[in-house]
This record gives sequence, structure tokens and C-alpha cells, in this order.
Amino acid sequence: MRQMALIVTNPATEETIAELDAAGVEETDAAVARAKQAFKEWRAVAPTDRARLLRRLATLVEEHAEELARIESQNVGKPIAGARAEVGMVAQVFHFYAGAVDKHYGQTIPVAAGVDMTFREPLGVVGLIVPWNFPLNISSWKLGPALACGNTVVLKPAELTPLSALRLAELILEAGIPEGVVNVVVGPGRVVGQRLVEHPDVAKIGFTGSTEVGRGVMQGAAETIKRVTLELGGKSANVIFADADLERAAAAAPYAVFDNAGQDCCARSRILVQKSVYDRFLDLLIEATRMVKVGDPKDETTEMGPLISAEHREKVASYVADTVSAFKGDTPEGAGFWYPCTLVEASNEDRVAREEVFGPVAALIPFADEEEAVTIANDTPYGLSGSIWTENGARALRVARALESGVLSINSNSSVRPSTPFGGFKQSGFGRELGMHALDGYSEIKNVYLATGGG
Ligand code: TXE
Repeated sequence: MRQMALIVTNPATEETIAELDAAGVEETDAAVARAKQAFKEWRAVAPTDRARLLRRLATLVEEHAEELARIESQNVGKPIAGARAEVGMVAQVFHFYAGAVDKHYGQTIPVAAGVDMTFREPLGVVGLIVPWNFPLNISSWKLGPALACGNTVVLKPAELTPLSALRLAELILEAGIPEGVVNVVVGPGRVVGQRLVEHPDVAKIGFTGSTEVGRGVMQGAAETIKRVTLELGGKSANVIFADADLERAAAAAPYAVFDNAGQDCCARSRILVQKSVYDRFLDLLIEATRMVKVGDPKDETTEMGPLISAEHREKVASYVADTVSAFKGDTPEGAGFWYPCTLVEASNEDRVAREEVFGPVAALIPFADEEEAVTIANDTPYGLSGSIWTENGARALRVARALESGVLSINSNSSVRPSTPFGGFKQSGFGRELGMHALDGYSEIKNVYLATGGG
């Protein structure tokens, strides 16, 4: 049975930009069947040929970068300059995995009376479930390693943002990747996503989204003992010590939480500041936040666009309702799901500091010393990313080792690079994306023993 139509909206104008038929269970099953059929061919493609096809895809993404950036900017409300940078990363990710295809291999292990070897086998059909905040980027983080390992794919973009994945699917075919290897199914998470999670022919789910839905994915996967990789929410700390370069830390802090209008699992949305420099840092931070240019995503100089939807804006606003704002920026008049850059002074017990707001809201929290900074930073169910700002190298590493987070940066807020592992501790999920580590999540180790003598 067909589901209702999906209306795709530009969050900056509230205009409809596409109407699509939503897929249901039947279409999902058909996509899985196509992927299962294509697996027979794709797994047998020589690694060097798989590498060549992925490289061609990377090149096509580069050649269509402007078009893809415009689609993403229109559908998500991202500033065009940021969308271009994201598409640049998508191409780099495919280049990285093109290079990785034939470098992810097994071992020979010394044993008595024979030869023992390991092989990296593909899993089969993998279901990739992607959110709306970085639709193309997160798709590439999963597609790259999945295809490099020889799996075939059913990709489910978020209902709100399916357009870039549909265009990417065309480029995948243009690159020469055989039909059926990548199938994009657009439909509601609780129908298409859920079916992928339950489908007996899907070997693994690579999921990015909310912790709540991630929990359901894990439960649903138990029935068929599916592999899962979960990249979930975050409530990361940006820890500013008194001995930091305060000007640099304050100049960078707004972008660590307001980038993508705060709809970023890596957002450093808790800014922990040592008490002795708190007032000075707050002044610098307000000054830097004032500079964030909020407005039309088409404008080349815009740094922050709207939120994804009216419903999401309501959710974001609910976190700020009972807080003391230290700063609230301006937003454009008229249509669009705008929300201002907001700085609130909070305690780590407040709801705004405990839950993932997923909007341009930073909670400032003072701390006395290193020990208290670590205690507050770790006092959260999440553990995705975080930053440490200090000129004391030993402290920087001490704190980095003590923080319960998967991705940390020192004197920087950078989180993602094609070649380095990305993923969470605690309720931020498990499994790693990007880098060589992601290949482990899309392959199975097979051990083969060859008897060469009596044994
Ligand atoms: O996420 P969902 P939503 C957080 C963020 C945000 C909140 C809600 O706090 O405010 O989640 O966002 C699919 N079985 N993050 O509602 O629902 C869904 O269609 C299988 C953090 O958009 O988790 C979409 O493709 N799949 C995050 C994907 O799951 C299901 C990114 C994510 O949607 C499903 C996004 C089901 N039952 C939101 N229900 C991050 N870590 O970056 C939905 N989906």
C-alpha cells in the first residue's frame, strides 16, 4: 500500500520545493531484493575496479559540487558557503574509500602444522538510515566504507531532506557502479526505516539520528542479530581553562555551536569556563556571537540559516523558556524557521544543559578547577565530542584522556576528517565512521585454516 505524499520544504522560505510519493514496506522490500541480487555481482568486482568506480564517483561529486551544494542549501537551509564545504568533504570521503578498498586486508597467523589466514568479507545488504542535518555528508560516511567492503546498500534519507541523496543516486549510476548496488528509498522512518531494521535479508544497519530512535533500532535489530552502528545525540563540552588563548577560544566558540544552526551532533553546546576568567570570556563570546551573520542561505556571506522546521523551532524554544539569556541575536523578518543565536547562563543540572537542544543555544557553565571541569563535562549521558582550550600541554592531554567522549580536539573545535575515526561513547552510540576504522563495521572477519601436514 502506498503512503501519503512527502512535501519537501525550503526552511528559509517555507516554500514547497518538491512533492514525492513516499515509499512503504513493499517498495522497501523490493529495494532489499534488488540489493541482494546485486550483491552477487558487486562482491566479486576486483578491488582495484571497485576503487576505480568509487574514485569516479568522487570526481563526479566534484564536477557537480555547485549543483549538490545548492540542493543541500535549499533543502536544509544551510548557508551556501557551508554547503559547498560539505560537498567538498563528500568527494574527499569517496576518494579516501577508493584508496582504502585494497588496503583493508587479512593476516596470516602463526599456528602449528598449517597456515591460518583471515579474510575481510562483506556483510551483504546493509541498510543506511540518515538524518536531516547533514544529509549528503552522513550518507557518504556510510556509503564509502559500505561500498569499499563490497556490500550493497539500501539508503534511507530523512523524510525532510531526501533531495541530495536522490541526485547522488544518479551520479552513482553515472559513475558506472552497477544498478542495484545502491538503492535510495524515500519514506517515513517508522515504515521504511523500521522495515530495514526488521528485514531478514538486511545484515547491518548504519544509523545516525536521535538516541531515542537509535534505542529502537538496537532493539529491532536483536530479532535477526543484525549488526548495528549507532551515531546518536551529543551534549558536548567546550572546556575553556584560564590559561587558554581566550581571544582565540572565544572567536571559535560560536561556530562550534551555531554552525548548521546548532543542528549538529558535535555541537559544543555546553561551554565550560574557569571561574577566574568567566566574566572576561563571556564578554568576548558575546562580541564574537554578535558577528555571526544570520540570514538568507543563498547569500555568500551568510554563516547561519534557519532551523529545519516549525515543529523543531518550537522544541528548541522550549529549552530556553526558563533560562537566563546572556545574549540573544537577531533573525530575519518574514518567512523561514529562524531562531536567534542564544547564550544562556546555566548549571549543569538545567534541562538546557542536559538534553540535546539541536539549535543555536549554548549553555555557559562555570567551573573552579581541572577536576571540576572533568566532572561536569562527563556528567551527561552523552559522549560524542568536545574541546579543551589551554596553553598547558600536559593538562590538555590529561583532560583529553579523562573525558568520556569519542572525538576531542585541543585548541580547536574540529571533529570530522575523512581519514580519522568518528563516533561516540556512552549514549552517543557505538561503532566508528570515517577513516580505516569504519571498514571494520562493514565487514566480517573470516578465519581459514589450511592444514599443511598431519594436523
Ligand atoms: O531524528 P530521528 P529526528 C536528534 C536531535 C533532534 C532529534 C529528533 O536532537 O532534535 O534527534 O530528530 C529515521 N526506525 N538528532 O526526529 O527520528 C528517520 O526517518 C528506523 C541527532 O529527525 O532519529 C531519519 O531517517 N528509522 C542526530 C533517521 O531515522 C527511523 C541527527 C533519524 O531520525 C525510525 C538527527 C524508526 N522507527 C537528529 N524513526 C545526530 N546525531 O546528528 C525514524 N527513523
